[in-house]
Amino acid sequence: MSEKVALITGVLGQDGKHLSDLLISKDYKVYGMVHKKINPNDVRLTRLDPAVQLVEGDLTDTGSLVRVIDSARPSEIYNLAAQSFVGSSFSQPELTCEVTGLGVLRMLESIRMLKLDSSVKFYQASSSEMFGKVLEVPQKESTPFYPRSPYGVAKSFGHQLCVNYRESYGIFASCGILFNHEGPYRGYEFVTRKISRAVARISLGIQDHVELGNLDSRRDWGYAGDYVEAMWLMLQQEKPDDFVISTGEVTSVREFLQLALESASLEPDVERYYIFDSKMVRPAEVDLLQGDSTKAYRVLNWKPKTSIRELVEIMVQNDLAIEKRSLV
Ligand code: NAP
Ligand code: G4F
Repeated sequence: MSEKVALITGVLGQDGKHLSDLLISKDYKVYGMVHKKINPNDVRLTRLDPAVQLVEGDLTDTGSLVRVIDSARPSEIYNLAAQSFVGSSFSQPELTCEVTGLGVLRMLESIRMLKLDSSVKFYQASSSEMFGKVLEVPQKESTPFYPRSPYGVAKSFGHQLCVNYRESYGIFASCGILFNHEGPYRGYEFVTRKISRAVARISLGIQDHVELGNLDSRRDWGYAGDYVEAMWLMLQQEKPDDFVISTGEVTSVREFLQLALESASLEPDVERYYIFDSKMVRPAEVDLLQGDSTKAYRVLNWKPKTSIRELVEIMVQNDLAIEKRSLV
């Protein structure tokens, strides 16, 4: 049997770490695309399995993508790279659309230029942020999009382009419409990691509060380790398709903070530990995201394994360990 070869763009991100570990455990040869010179001591690099072969390319540079794909000759491409922080998409909308939106076009065009249309399976990291000001609760594959940020608009563009290239050129392009997923490798700018780190530091006496914006927004938070399995399953199907990946459970930012305080054995008194930071309030907010993953269960036999309590526990205990190490 021929060797299974995967290319992951955005390999240094949260999902890149989980997915590369998963694929290596399944005996894939894994190429990981990075887009700038990385400090060799960068933890995002040192945490990667050494079997991941790094290749240099940027979603804003088509020539680099063609060279990366041509040299790796993957059977599966996972396009995880993006400017993925919704907050920054308001301050850097053009960059976000270039990378997160047009970057998808450049990937698909590179596949066509190399005449790999029928031999490569392509996964696109679509997002529940496309549902934005939701038109239906819960959201499923057929729910219309109403993006509320330049990031959501860029993701919607990338998503619809995949559908179009599938229908126009027969490219195997599947989109995972993933709802928020978190874990120990989550970036510190996202609210869950900001909370788990702050709570760990509060419990160790390093700081006494956390500054946050809107506590009322509600998200369907799952564990990233569970979600990358769904990405892989999508590319093992005979036909390309789109799937909502979610838990169906909804938790507010306030409740997440309460759970984190409990996990660190602190009093779950939000008002005592939280200070409002107006800079964190977005020009347009996504109030509620709640997914319906019935199709993923039916077709992929996928369902989440980790509860919100377990997720919070994983994140807080991980940050407690990191913060304790920083004290010695
Ligand atoms: P992440 O941690 O932000 O990782 C994104 C990666 O993309 C980073 O390594 C980043 O590198 C890289 N990147 C940024 N600009 C690039 C460019 N111009 N060319 C090549 N690489 C570039 O995101 P994640 O949480 O792992 O998410 C993976 C994907 O799923 C993203 O597309 C995200 O939008 C999408 N998604 C995430 C969630 C979620 O809840 N995590 C939900 C739905 C969809 P630098 O950091 O070095 O710039
Ligand atoms: O953690 P967040 O920044 O995640 P957001 O905006 O939901 O986006 C994440 O999930 C998307 C999937 O739906 C992904 F596509 C995207 O790439 C990213 O991974 O914010 C969550 C909520 C928001 O309502 C925000 O307004 O938390 C609220 N929030 C309140 N205070 C805060 C803060 N968010 C951040 N980042 N920082 C705060 O201090």
